[in-house]
This record gives sequence, C-alpha cells and structure tokens, in this order.
Amino acid sequence: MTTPSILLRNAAVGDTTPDAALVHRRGQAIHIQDGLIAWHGTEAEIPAGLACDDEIDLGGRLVTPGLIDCHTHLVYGGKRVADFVERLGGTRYDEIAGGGGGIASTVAATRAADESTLFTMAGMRLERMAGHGATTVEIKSGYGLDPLSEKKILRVARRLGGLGLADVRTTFLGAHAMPAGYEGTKADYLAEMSDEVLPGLVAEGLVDAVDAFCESIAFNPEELEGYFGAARALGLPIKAHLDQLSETRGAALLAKMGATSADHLEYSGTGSIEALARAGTVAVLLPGAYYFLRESRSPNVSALRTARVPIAIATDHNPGTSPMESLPLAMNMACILFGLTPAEALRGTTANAARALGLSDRGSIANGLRADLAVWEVDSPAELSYNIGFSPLHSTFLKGTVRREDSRRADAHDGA
Ligand code: DI6
Ligand code: FE
Repeated sequence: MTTPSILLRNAAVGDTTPDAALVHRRGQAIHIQDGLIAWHGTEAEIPAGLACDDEIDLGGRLVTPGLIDCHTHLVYGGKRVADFVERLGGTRYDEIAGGGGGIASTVAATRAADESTLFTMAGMRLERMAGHGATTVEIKSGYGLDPLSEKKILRVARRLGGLGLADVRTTFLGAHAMPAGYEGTKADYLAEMSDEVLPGLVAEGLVDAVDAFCESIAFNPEELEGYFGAARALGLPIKAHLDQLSETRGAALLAKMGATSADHLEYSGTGSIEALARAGTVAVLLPGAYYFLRESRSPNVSALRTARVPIAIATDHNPGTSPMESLPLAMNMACILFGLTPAEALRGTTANAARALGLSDRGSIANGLRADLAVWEVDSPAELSYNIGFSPLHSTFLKGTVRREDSRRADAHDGA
C-alpha cells in the first residue's frame, strides 16, 4: 500500500546536529513519498516538475522530527494513588515496595485485568502521548511476571501499534521484580524468563528488545548476566534500568553485553559512565521519575557530556513513579531538573531516542528516513522545552500520514 506523496510548504525546520546544536531554518519544504522523506530544502530549491498528490502549506509553523518516547510502561492495570499518598506522608518508595505495594500491586491489578480493558486504557494513554507529539513509543512488559501475563501485555502493546497513533516498539521486561509467592530462587525465575518464556514470545513476533531492573530492590548484575546473555543470543537489543536508587556497578555488565541503552543513571559514577561511553550505550534520563519520587541525586550530566555518551529523554510513563504522558514536559524537566539545554532535550527525544531503541530509520529530518514529523504552534525549537502543562502540537505525520490535533489542542486550553 502506498500513501499519497505530499509536499509540505512554508515550514520552519527545527532539528539538532550530532553535537546537539539547534537547527532552525525558515522557508523550508519537505517532500514525502512512500512514507519517507524523499527530499527537503528551501522553497527556492524545490525541484522543477516535482510531482505530488497533495501540497500542504504549514503557514511558517515549526516542523521537528516526530518525538520518540524510548522508555514507557504503558500497559498496566490499576493506579497507584494510594502509594502516592503514602509517600507524601513520608514513607519511602522502597518501604512501600517491601510492604507488598509498589510494583507488586500493579502486577496483581494487571494480571486481573482482561486484555480488552488493558487495550482500552493504554490506547487512551497512547492517544494523549501522540497529542503531545510522540510518533514512536516504546512499551515494556514487566507488570505480568508470569508467562501468560507477560504475553498478554506484549500482545496489547503490539495491537496498540495498529491504531495508527504512533509506531510501537515492544520490550520484554521479565526481570522487573520477583513475582510475589514465586517458589524458587531469583536465579530460577530469571532462567525461566530468559530461557523458556522469552524464546516463545520472540517466535510470536512480540519482542523488539529486552530490559531488566538492575537495582538493590530488584536484580544485581551477577544475577542478570545469563538473562542478558540469552537476549543477546536471540539477537535482541539489551537495555536496563540502572542505578536509579543506588549504584549497582551494572554499567560494566551492560558495556560487556553491548547494551543499546542504560536508563535512569542517577547514582552512576564516572567509572560507570566511562564504561557506557566505550560501549556506545545511550544514557536515557527519566526526569519524571526523579521528580515524582522527590529524588535529590541527579544524573551526572557533565560526566555524560565529557565522555560523549549520547543522552536521550523519556517519560518512563508508569503508574508508580512517573504517571506522565508528555514528552515536551519531560524535556522541560530535563532542562530544569538536570540542567540539559533545550537543544540536548530535543536531540534526546528525537535522534538519540531513536538510537536508544536501536533504530536508524528515524529521529531526524533527512532524506530516506521515515516521514515521522511533528508540527508545532511555537516560534522556535527551544520553546518545546519551555511550555508546561499543555501541548502546542498542531499535527503529526506518521510515516507520511497526517494526523490533526486542532480539536485536542482546543480542549487542552479550555481545561487549563
Ligand atoms: N523503575 C521505575 O521507575 C519503574 N520501574 C522501574 O524499574 C517503576 C515501577 C513501579 O513502581 O511500578
Ligand atoms: Fe522504567
């Protein structure tokens, strides 16, 4: 099936260079063919006789690469408002987790939910994310922690990709936590997940990458070595939640495994950061979880810069530590809380987020890449990191197909 070829006229292009400088060019045109960016340049350079089915005048609006949310836990049952209230009363996140709340309570609610309920709930979340400019969303499992429930989550995630809201990439997170009541050791559980459950899910086409929670309250690097080895043997990109609450020394393992991304990194020291740099691993920073947990230790951004580790930003949408759906809000938080520049924040949700997912077909405005674009009612690329609490999105293009956001934008303003 081919999509109509479109010429976008009178656009301002907002993008970043590899060293994270902002690009802002007015008077631009973009030609989309077969879902890809076929050509882009100035209005004056439009090739004579260019044939296209449709021309859209963007009225000078800013066009950026479609935003990429490279770390979410979008599919789950229930909410965690009770945990939130408890934490406001002074109980720590790890205390709640130890007491049977936390991830375990979401696992119970997710197991109890049927597939159509999970699909409906996550579909609404995905639609709101798309309304904030996301054109690719990664979705992890990890709230099932048994074979059938993990499969249920990944099936829902795959089906969400069919809604035409955003491209969905799935990640198996069987190593999120030990399931309550599991009769066996952590080693037994991880071996079951990586050697029995994962290959079946891969055979059904449900898994694009593999993740684990490498943390004092979850799994340590030694325990995860076999799990990641199995993922690598299946040819899957490896990711990990790393050093969110304590330094784990997991970076060395991730580097050895050639991990695609290491996510959180609040407690990572310079040795860990240098190991990630040598392996070409992307650092995914998640300011929503840092904010929501009222953490005081922030990732060492200056060491990441010095070591030239690519930095990505994501929402980490999940019910326990980051019930946030907006990538532009994550960009704002990354600037305010972690000291990123707006250029780093935009690169972090476009080119570097694509790299964090092992994708080379998207993330910037370049010929031959997917025509995943976001059109914004803003004056400059830096303004994407400036706004709080509403979406200045005008429309998106998903593989060359336009989605308009005008009505949703009006709703957001009415409700503000
Ligand atoms: N780190 C997180 O921030 C989420 N998972 C993880 O490994 C939180 C999961 C939760 O509390 O439900
Ligand atoms: Fe997470």
